[in-house]
Amino acid sequence: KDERMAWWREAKFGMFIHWGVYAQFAGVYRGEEQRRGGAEWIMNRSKIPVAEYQEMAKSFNPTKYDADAWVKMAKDAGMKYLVITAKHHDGFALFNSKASKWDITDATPYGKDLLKPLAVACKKYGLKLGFYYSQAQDWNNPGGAAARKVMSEGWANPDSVKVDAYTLANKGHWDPAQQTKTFDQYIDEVAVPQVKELMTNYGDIAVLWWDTPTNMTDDAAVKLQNALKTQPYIITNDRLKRPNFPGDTKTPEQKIPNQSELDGMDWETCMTMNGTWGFRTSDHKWKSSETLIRNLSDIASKGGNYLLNVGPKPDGTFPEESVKRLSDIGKWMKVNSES
Ligand code: FUL
Repeated sequence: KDERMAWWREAKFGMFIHWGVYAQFAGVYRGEEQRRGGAEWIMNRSKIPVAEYQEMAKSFNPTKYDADAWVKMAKDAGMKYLVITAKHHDGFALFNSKASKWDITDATPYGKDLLKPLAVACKKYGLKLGFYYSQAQDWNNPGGAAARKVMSEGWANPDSVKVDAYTLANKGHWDPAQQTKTFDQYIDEVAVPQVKELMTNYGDIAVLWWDTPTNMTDDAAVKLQNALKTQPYIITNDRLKRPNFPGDTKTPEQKIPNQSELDGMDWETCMTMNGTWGFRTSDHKWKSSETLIRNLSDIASKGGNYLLNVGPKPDGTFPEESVKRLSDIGKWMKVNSES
């Protein structure tokens, strides 16, 4: 494990990227602002029917997407790796998948794999490439799970979200179209094949970032873990299934642990620059560059990694506020690095 973890322990700083069809909504559904939760949760929070959500993909056309420019910005900011949402909870695959038509090549006019050019650029600039994959929650591919509540609001507070009777009776689902298959079928026909695609079509993959183990079984977790076999050096986090699948790294979210809390463990704080993971027009709560730099030093001094998020716009560019902050951090890194 030590050998496998060596680069990651040195890395300190990485870029998280949350991108998908939700960027199109940008936090607004039928003229109404989404209430609470990151903008990437809009389908769930606003209970958008499958057909309607998928309709939005028909205008997802990120013609300004420039993977080279993205990776260069990460590199210039001093980041050593990058983790992108290959598939978030909405189930939309940013890659060409044979296991589902709910992907960039079949469902959008853009029609080209978004991860291929990113893999090329990462190789060019010497950054490690990681994939976030929502293994359990999938609100579009039939059989996928749907959490009833927003994780960040705490599962402990069931009253924090009101759900309609249908949703309540159907384990968090709000559209019968999503329930024509079982969870096991979803795992076997979509999740496992897609993870295998990700592990074979993009060269060396450094990280698999699982998320929200809603309804996960040990059985499914074993299958997913086995799907990583072709990447023997891959590092995984602790979100595949709790508690039996601890993975390699702890994942404090939006917070920096105390020195003693995670001592002796490998941990990575993931954090947004404003208040949302996915792009949201109305979110202007940007942390200052100074705050982000302080966070980075704080985390690095405690032995952790900082995975700092960018939520690209639907046209494929980074929000200007993110560009500015990355550039500020880069300047600070240059002045303060030894090499
Ligand atoms: C959470 C997810 O539900 C959020 O949407 C985001 O991806 C964050 C990093 O993990 O639990």
